[in-house]
Amino acid sequence: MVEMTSEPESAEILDQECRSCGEARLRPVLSLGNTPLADGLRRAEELDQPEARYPLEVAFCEACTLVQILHQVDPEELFCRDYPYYSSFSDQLLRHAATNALEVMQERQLNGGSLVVELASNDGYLLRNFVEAGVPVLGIDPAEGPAQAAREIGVPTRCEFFTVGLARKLVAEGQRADAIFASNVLAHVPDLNGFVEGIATLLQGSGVAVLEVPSVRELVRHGEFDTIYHEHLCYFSVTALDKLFRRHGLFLNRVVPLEIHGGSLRLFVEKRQAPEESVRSALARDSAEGLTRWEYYRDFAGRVEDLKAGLRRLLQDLKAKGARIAAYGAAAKGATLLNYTGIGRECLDFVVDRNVHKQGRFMPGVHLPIRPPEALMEEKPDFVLLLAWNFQKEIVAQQEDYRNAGGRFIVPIPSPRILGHAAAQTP
Ligand code: JHZ
Repeated sequence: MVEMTSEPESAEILDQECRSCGEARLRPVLSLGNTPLADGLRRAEELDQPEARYPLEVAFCEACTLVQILHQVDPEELFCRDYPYYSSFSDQLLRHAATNALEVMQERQLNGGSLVVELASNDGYLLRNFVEAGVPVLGIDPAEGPAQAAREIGVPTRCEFFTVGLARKLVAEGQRADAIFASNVLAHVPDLNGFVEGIATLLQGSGVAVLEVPSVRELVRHGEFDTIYHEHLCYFSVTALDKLFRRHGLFLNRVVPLEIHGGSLRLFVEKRQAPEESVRSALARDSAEGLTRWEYYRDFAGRVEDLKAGLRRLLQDLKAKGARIAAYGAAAKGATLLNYTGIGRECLDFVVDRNVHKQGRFMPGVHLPIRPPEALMEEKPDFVLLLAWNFQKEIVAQQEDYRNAGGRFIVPIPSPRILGHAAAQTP
């Protein structure tokens, strides 16, 4: 592994190949040190056992412009056993998925004779909308818990990784998809090219693949460094995506910017080449703003260090005044934020989360206990650090009682700030 300082000064070329184009033209962007797995929530009996940490280093490919991390953790370790992420714990995400499903269903006139496949279908949060409309579906997800939850609500789900091999097997069984959905999974896939080739294999000639990925542009602009963790191997610009799809005979024909997850892109990909204006203008903007060049990312590491220092200062000042502080959201991004900033048990009392699969467990690395959201009204900490800042509106609205009781939220991203009192402001 090549040593990097946290703020890369030089334009050194790293001794590693790009996971998309295969060229050895990677340049360092940022190092977040050695961190534990972001979704590796600990059980009480594991707390005194050693916890694996892996380097979290980000680089930019000069050849195809893909931003990526350098160290890859075995996907079996990341996603199969005990994966605690269930999509259905956010009302906003459920609404978002329903709108996506219904729009595509209408536009593509999907019906009882169609097949809709979702890659990384999680607990069935999206496909359930097609099931309700009588459209045949197939979910594919390697995480046993969420896959079982999907089956329980009537979403047929194969519990395995999606690969080009699986795509060929499905085609041999006579299955071809009229629509393929894949939200927040492309960045998770070690064999990026195999995955996209799998989409090309499984998709009908006239079909559409609808993917969602967090946008690297928004990540950099808003300092969302905490969305960097080992599950996310890639951080996409439209330019990098366009090149990736073309390599497999697929074409990016529409791009829709979304607010979800701190800024994402919805991509409509087909076998015919018919780019809409949204694609042309997104590509032109990538190049005009410089996302296609390493220099764009040059000061990111310094900005992340400033953010860390600012957040630590804010929390230490509050602690020095005797404040009690908790956190909201046992999110994967919360694990990156806490471990990178070194904010742990000396500062925070506990974390709350609605996901019952996370409650009773402990945040990776910092070992803060995870409790149900009701703990906020029971303990009434003075402040709550909002680790799931991407759901600020939804969470702050739910916590009206806590805020009316004088509790205040601290939002860490894009820069640390304390939200006003309930009566004084709307978030
Ligand atoms: P959330 C996830 O990352 C998982 P995470 C994954 N790694 C990915 O790629 C990105 O999304 C895009 C809880 N919550 O979804 C639920 C409440 O308790 O932002 C979650 O544990 N109450 C696949 O884990 C956490 O907060 C609520 O009202 O960083 C949010 O985690 C709401 C709305 C959420 O992402």
